[in-house]
Amino acid sequence: MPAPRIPYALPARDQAWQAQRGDELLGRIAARRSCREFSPRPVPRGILEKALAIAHTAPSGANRRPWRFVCINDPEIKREIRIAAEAEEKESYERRMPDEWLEALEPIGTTWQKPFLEIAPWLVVVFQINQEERPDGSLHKCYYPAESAGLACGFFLWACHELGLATLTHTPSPMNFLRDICRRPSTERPFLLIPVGYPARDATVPDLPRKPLSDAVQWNR
Ligand code: IYR
Repeated sequence: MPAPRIPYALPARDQAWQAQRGDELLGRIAARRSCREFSPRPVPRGILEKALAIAHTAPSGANRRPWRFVCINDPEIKREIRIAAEAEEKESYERRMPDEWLEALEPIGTTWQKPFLEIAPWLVVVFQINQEERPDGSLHKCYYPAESAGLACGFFLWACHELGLATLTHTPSPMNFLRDICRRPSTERPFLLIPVGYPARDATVPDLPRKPLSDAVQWNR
């Protein structure tokens, strides 16, 4: 059955307003960086909830919202995650990753050590939901779960940045251990681990240029 329809309109904006707002937004979002040096300063749960509510507005396949954000601030669980992630990462850096990959990461300066997993006040483990259980116990298929989860994560990263919070898109590999630690069922797949907090007082990030926009955009064919 098609859903009832409601009107959709956006506030009228003239071109001068759009250009100015565009510059303002670009100025703010261009300052976002992946952060690996966090302060232990706590972030209230209520603030994280705002960013989660924004993430939850992302578009999704068939409006199924196939994502789950598991938010962890318990020091014992963070420690468990750090230990498991570092064990996998050590194996990856020392044996699994080909030289070409290690060379690509050299400018970023990452290693198998992940102290931020214990220092950042929140670890947000994002799962893509491949199938969801209905109240009657039957399974509901989700559509484009990875694309949808990626969109929700994008909204979340943007929201955190706007709230003055630093994030990292961390993908310990392989990351199935996160399903066990977070006690999620096999119908959910770990998608991304996002530490959230404030940058450490002396935090630095690598001074890396972004590829020019013109390389990423084509106008017509
Ligand atoms: N997962 C590893 C390696 C890593 C991979 C990519 I692609 C990065 O952009 C950064 C790191 C790690 O987190 O160190």
